Amino acid sequence: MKTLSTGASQPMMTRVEDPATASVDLQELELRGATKSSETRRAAVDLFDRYGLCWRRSAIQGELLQRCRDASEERLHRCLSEVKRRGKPALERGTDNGYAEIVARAPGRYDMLYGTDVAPFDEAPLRGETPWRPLVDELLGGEATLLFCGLLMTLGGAAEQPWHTDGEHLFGPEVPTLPPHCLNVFVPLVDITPEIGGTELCPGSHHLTRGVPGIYEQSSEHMRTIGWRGRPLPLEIPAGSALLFDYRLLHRGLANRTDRVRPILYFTFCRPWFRDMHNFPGRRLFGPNSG
Ligand SMILES: O=C(O)CCC(=O)C(=O)O
Repeated sequence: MKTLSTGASQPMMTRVEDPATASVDLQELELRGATKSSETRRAAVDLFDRYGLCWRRSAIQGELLQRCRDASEERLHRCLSEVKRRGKPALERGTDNGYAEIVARAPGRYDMLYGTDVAPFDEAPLRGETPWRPLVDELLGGEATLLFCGLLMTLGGAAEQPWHTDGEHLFGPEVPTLPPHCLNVFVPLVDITPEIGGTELCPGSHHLTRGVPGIYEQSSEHMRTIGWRGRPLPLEIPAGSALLFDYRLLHRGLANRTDRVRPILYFTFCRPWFRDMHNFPGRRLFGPNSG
């Protein structure tokens, strides 16, 4: 892919001919202008169309990052202690083995909604006029609804995860790729380095995941099944950046080769009519109706 210099804050890119061989680097996917500007919003739509992702640095900063880090570890500790206190088996991989508040996505990888509806996660810089909101609104047709606010907690020593998408296309392969109906905003709470292991993404793969049964289940076969032969993109971005990616994009979490937990705060936004059927079960860990 070529980048043409326009002299403006956004690079202008030529079309990717074949999403199966997409190869792009983080620099080309970075939005640098104000996210409210129509030029930046248009650039986000264009990058989503081609690659299914884009990102912005410095979306949240400073002491809020530290408070989110501390709170994320405290919430994880509370969930895991509650499982033990109630004499339940340790959380095993998969939605069916988890709770509405927390699911293990792989050994040492937890996806947690618990305690994200209160401080610091409900504060204005995360829920009000955030830098990602104008992009989300533009990408989702102006009426985006928050579906989940959660934390991906990857423990030190966790192995890499198999490939998967977070959701399916709305229709089968007979319908061309539609604009996004659901997307994630990932905000890493620590710097993402090769050692701590970021999310690895297959740019353009959202055009190839249409109508593939079980594409949201983890499998090492998905890349071959969909015929994607591009260059996987490991996400190495500073703490407080915001990565936006399409729910239908193939991705996985890389191994955490440190002895520290890797917390990622995330927001899942969708068009108002969309319901997610796969990611969290109904049974509760906390409260009077806990199961
Ligand atoms: O932790 C990551 O980087 C991605 C995790 C993920 O995709 C998942 O748990 O479904």
